[in-house]
Amino acid sequence: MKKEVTFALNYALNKGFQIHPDAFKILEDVDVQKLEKIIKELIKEKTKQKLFQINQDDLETYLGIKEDPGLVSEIKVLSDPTNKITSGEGVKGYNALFSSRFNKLKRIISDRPEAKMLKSLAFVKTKKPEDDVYVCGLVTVKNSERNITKLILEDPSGSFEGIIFDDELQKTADMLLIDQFVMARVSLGKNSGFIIKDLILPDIPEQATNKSEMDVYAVFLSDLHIGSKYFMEEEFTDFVLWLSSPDPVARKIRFVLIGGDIVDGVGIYPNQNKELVCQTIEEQLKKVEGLLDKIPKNIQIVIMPGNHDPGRRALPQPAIPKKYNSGLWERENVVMVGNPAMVSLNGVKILMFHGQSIDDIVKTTPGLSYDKPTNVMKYLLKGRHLSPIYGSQTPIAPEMEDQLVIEDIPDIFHVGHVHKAQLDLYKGILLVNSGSWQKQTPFQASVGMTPNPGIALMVNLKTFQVFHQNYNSDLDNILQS
Ligand code: D5M
Ligand code: FE
Ligand code: ZN
Repeated sequence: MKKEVTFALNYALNKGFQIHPDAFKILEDVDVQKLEKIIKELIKEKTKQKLFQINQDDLETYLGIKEDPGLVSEIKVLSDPTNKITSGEGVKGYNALFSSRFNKLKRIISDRPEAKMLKSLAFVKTKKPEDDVYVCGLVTVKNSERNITKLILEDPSGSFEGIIFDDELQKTADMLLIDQFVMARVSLGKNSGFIIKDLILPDIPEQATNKSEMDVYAVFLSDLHIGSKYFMEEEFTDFVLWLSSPDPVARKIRFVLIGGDIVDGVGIYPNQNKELVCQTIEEQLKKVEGLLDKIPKNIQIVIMPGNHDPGRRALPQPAIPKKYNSGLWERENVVMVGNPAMVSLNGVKILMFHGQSIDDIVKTTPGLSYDKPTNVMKYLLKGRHLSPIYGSQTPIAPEMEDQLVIEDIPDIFHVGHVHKAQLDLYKGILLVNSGSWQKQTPFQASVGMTPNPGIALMVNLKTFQVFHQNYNSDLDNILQS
């Protein structure tokens, strides 16, 4: 027995009190630093009532941990690629993908007033209009030379080349990603070339945020990397046990979202086996089950895959296939979804995306870096696409429909992958990068990537207030945002 619990027991006995065995169990879980205060206050209160037994009910009332039966939690999967995979073949497939991307984003941008003057690229090239007109397309070439920037856009009617002279607009163009959708205001120049006067991204309109009526919380996790020797098993176990503790926030948690890289996988990078403690996917996923089984059953767990998890690597990824671990699929409190997915938690819409595209974006975009993944997340929202760049490191499948376009606007955008826990807000959308539970790996150290692992971020879905539990003793100032 902990010495603080012995103290509490003796203190009660000396005052003529008995502690019921069920109450005792609760005392054993209470933070030891708070125990003395709790027992003294309870005894003072019960002495007034002339009742000399401390029972379970007294403690639960005092600690505010009575399970509230009225706390309703409802989860719905609003979109999930798992059963929507219809990859095309070769060039035909990519044409279908890009034409779906163009059409979806054109529909989105059509809500903007400028879109009333939108013309096709072929029209603008043949009719050579005298006044400014708007065109839109996917960026295929972006070139800066001798103080001018050249852009080539493509739409289903053809391609279009425009020149930018304005300094500020050149900086905006510099940020554009290849294969990204953009609308441009253009005019005919003196030598009958086109001049780009403005560049407009689809972006997010002002809108009201959906909130939960109930005071329930969701936890945002990702990048556990279970099976890696750098997985922080002890710290993660402590966090999972905290979910059953009397802490008033823990008592209201009803959802845990896991945004990919739940396991470290096998054969993901060269010589990975030297950094694994579990050498097979099955073993890694068994360990996942063991840890997640410690989570109270009144909490729904959503599991989405990342680039380390088994199954297809190309985006969109279906859920971790049953064949690797049917145990997870069979759990009543586990929901398996693909990457990306949109879930509704008590009416709050959460867009979950592992975040593979961040690697390609930070490499090519001035002003964006691994230190501020939430800035990259804002840029994805502005462009209304989760992974615009095709043909770089992030594999993208030639789906007939581009499922990476952000059509439905979320209330919370949940991303992982870069192992940096960080929060921000954009147009009323709460941005959560859920960090990791894997210590810095030798690879990350070699490229100067500094993760902040061991932080659990949680959000009150009624108020959108954010909380965190830090299990990383090395981190003092962790959540800069
Ligand atoms: O990725 C964690 C982060 O580390 C992510 O930003 C990619 C980067 N990373 C990890 N391994 C590599 C290699 N081999 N090349 C380039 N970048 C890498 P995670 O998905 O957890 O491995
Ligand atoms: Fe990861
Ligand atoms: Zn990852």
